[in-house]
Amino acid sequence: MRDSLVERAGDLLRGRQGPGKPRSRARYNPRNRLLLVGGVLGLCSIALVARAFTLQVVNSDFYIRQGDERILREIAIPTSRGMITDRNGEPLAVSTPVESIWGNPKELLEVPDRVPELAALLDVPADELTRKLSQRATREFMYLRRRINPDQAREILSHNIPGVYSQREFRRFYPQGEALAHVLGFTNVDDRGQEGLELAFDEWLSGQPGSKRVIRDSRGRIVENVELIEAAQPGHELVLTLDRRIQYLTFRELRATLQRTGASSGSAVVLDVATGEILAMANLPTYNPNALGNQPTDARRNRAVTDVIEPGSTMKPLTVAAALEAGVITPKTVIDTSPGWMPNGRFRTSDFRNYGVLDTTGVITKSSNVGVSKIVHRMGDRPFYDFLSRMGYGRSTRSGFPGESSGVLPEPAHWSGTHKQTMSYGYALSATPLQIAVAYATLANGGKRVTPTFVKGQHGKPEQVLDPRIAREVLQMMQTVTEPGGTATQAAILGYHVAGKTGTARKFNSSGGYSRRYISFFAGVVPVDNPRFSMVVVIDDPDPGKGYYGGFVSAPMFKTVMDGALRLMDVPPDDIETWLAVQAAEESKQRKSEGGAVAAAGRGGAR
Ligand code: 59J
Repeated sequence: MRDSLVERAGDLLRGRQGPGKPRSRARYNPRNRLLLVGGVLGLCSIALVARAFTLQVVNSDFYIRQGDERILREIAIPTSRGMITDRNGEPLAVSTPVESIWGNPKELLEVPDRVPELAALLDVPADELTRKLSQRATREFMYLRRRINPDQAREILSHNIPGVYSQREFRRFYPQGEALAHVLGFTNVDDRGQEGLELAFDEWLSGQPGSKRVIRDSRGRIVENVELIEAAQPGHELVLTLDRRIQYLTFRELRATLQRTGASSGSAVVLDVATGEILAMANLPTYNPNALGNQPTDARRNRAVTDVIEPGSTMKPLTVAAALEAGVITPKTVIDTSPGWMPNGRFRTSDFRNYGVLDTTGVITKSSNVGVSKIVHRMGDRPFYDFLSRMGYGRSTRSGFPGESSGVLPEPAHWSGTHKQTMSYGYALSATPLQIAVAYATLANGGKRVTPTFVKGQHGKPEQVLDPRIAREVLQMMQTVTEPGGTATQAAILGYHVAGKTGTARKFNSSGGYSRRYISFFAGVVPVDNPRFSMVVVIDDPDPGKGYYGGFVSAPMFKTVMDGALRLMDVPPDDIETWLAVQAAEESKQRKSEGGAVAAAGRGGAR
């Protein structure tokens, strides 16, 4: 079209006729034509010079600015945060696309009659919106609504209100909700990790937004993609060691346990003993990561990793292992715990009742405070301290979880005369539930201490810290705890040997004494013959009126969760005899009742 205009002008100047156009005049004067052409050209020149003057001199700043701002722009290409999955690829945290509506206050204030319409679309009072726009009158950007679903955004944009735009963003969604909130943590409105694994692996998960040059029209709409400057790089996927099913089971049973016992909080951890992989980690109270409000920080803590507690009687198998290593006892050593108490400095170490003479195994079976106290007296301070340190007490497990606590293991130099005795049954030192789970995994793993990990494929090489023979001996002693006569018969699982230890610890209160409030433990491993899992259950402050012993509060939860995990992971039973015996007994019982029913039916028929 431009070309043909130029041609036409050329034709005119050369005195040719445009195609198909009749001559306007029959006759013409060549001099007049020259004057006319010269005049037109002169006027055009003057107009061009004037225009050039206004463009280049008078209004130059305005046009330079407008040219840069309006036409060619470099804009960010948003990208999504990497997905977090469980060990089987099940999604645990996913980023879904959302739209954020933003406005240009300058432009919007030019169309005040559209503001009430916009306010209605945004569901905010019109006067409030007007006030906010006026406050930002000199700016060109403000968010109007962030992270709404794309349909809603389209609806708002369809009203074509000048100065209203949208921008793609991503929003994190957690399919497991409150069951996994503490481990995953959450991201802020800009999709950066704030707590938990979202924080620890923020760099890995975050993508690199790209950039491109575009041409926009005066309304801010992109009319042309000019060039890609840098492609957006989506974040990396993070595959965890957690098993979604075991996690959910753990969380569900923890909630049920708190309900049943009236406890105020609790934690549970399940480890793979060979690798240290964390299969499940649950805490209560919890929060909904998909609807963050101002939950108390109390609900946000991953207690299993950040909170320290006195481990109470869960220490006893470790004290026995230390003494076996020091060579001061054997599994057959006999200890007289009569009369059920002994002095501990100005205080007393007491047993639940007088257990009389016990062998080493019996000390574990009955959980005798006096028994382990007498055992630890045969050992030096240093070997006892070194052993506990090697088992991971007083040092971080290096799980990589943000805010992990190291617990407290006082150095022998700071021990009073009673420290060693008090520590032998789990007081005057403190540990996280995860540390206890690692120590039990070490006993289960032939004395090799694992580094617990949340990320699949990241586990290090376990370190041999205890003679495998001693680890096995202690495990065998711990098996008696779940057998008839032990403190945790409710932890027994049909078809599998379970080794474990109960604990009921009075809570130290701030006024400086041990209160009548309790923490109830069960820590155990299964199956004993070829251990796969280590699990710790910590229930804080059960209602004493409902029962507070570890064997009553925590052991049943261990049983239910481990029973499920063994089946989910296809772990072969190591106690087939008991299984078959129970099956046979049930069948014969059923036969008898069926026989009875047949007999009864027979009698009924005869009547
Ligand atoms: C206990 C303690 C507190 C700290 C005592 C529990 C001491 C102690 C000072 C009295 C309840 C209670 C350093 S008992 O865990 O012995 O699990 O089935 O809290 O002993 O000296 O009313 N556990 N628990 N002790 N302190 N200091 C037993 C035992 C244990 C059981 C039952 C009942 C305590 C068999 C605990 C369980 O093995």
